Amino acid sequence: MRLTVAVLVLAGVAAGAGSRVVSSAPFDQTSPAIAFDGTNFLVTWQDTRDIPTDTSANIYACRLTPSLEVLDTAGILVAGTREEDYIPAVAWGGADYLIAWHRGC
Ligand SMILES: [Ca+2]
Repeated sequence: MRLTVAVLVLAGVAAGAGSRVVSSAPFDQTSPAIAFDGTNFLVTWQDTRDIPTDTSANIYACRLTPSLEVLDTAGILVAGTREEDYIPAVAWGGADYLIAWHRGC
């Protein structure tokens, strides 16, 4: 499954950059969340790409420029425990991103 993002303006019309695939890892990438730090976006999502060695969902993230260039093409592993990690949310706090997610069954 591919995870795709699009930058939208408030009127709901896609910005000129259109959409971009941020992950084409195997298995499922779902439940995306996105925040903006004034320079770049951070997209985070639930990911099961590690199923061959870890049967639980994990949390990944990557940075995107405003023109949707993917800066972390392999993704950044945020949470990779053996428990289910799912449905992330992300916010920019002025100096750091804060990512929260569900853990457990
Ligand atoms: Ca996990």
